Amino acid sequence: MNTGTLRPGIRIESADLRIVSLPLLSPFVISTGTMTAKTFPLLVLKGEGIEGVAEAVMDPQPDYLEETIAGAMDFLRRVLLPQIVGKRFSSPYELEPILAPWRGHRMAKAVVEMAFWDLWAKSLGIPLQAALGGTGDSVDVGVSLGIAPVETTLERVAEAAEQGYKRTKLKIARGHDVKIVEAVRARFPGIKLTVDANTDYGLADSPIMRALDAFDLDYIEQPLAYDDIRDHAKLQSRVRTAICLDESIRSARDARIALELDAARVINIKVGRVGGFMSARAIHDTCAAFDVPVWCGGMLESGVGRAHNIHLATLSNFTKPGDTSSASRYFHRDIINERLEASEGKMPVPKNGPGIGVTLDHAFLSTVTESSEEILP
Ligand code: OSB
Ligand code: MG
Repeated sequence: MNTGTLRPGIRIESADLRIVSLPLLSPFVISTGTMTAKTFPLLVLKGEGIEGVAEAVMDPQPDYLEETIAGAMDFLRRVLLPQIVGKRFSSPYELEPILAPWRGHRMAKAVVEMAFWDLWAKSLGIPLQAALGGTGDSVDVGVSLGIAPVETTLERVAEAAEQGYKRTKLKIARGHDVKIVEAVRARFPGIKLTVDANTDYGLADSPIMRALDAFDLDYIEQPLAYDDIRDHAKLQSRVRTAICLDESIRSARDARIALELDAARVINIKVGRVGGFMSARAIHDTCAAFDVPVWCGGMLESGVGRAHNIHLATLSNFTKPGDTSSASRYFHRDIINERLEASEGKMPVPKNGPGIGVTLDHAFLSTVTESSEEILP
């Protein structure tokens, strides 16, 4: 018989909500625009003397998906955080009735849910990975290379290959596709190679997609519209290469529909995009039921988001290399004390303490904090 003390749950005493901005070492160019800095909401939930932390993945402008930082900050400070601060929760599952009724805003919901998962795992004294049901001490990772001239791209691919990254993803866009892939494949015949169009194409571009079949790509990521699944099914029937969906998959229902329609044969899971770990796990499990592999995407996160992603990627159906490469590829200095660096394509699971296993570098954080507010009961 379990005679342990009853856990009364964790009372969330306050929330610290900031905007943080880190300059990127080099601009990151994708089909929808160029990023020169990583600006993001950072949330710290405090309770029982413990802190749970997470970062949100929406951009300042609605260029990847619909959410914006300004919209999310309003929803967080006015609606979501007042609904949880001052209340007691025994597990992240108890957040669902609060989060589920609100339409959309998955990235805003995710940051609250993720911070609470960290807080909960810390209260139990276990790594986030264990709370989620993952195993292993490292995850396989590759690099995501922004759009650049052929010579620059070839240099970046060579560097990633030398460092032992397990996969190279090239961003493509109309007018910057077959030629760049052809050049990379010619120089690096053996590497695992993929492309990501970030929605730049239409069904009428099927011949371009079919031309990519010649280069033994592991998959073509999100060629068509961010809100489409059906046309991806048409496209998948016209190409041999697997389609991978990113932007189009927001929920386990989206995943089920996409897999039933054969609109994708691989799915990119970003916990921040899909509303949190409960949703990410439901997508992961749905894909496993369809025997479809998943991998963990990224949004150029700081060490906080990177740590969450790594713990998630230890679940069993994350069988393809993820995008969580070394933080030093993106930033001169990170907001955490630990260095998240991959070696030979393996990113160690951070375990400097329970939960996400990384700690905030408060002194540096304060120098890159643009605004800060406290939400109290
Ligand atoms: O589509 O995966 C994407 C970055 C910003 C917006 C969208 C995407 C990306 C990446 C970068 O590919 C992945 C990373 O290195 O974090
Ligand atoms: Mg993508």
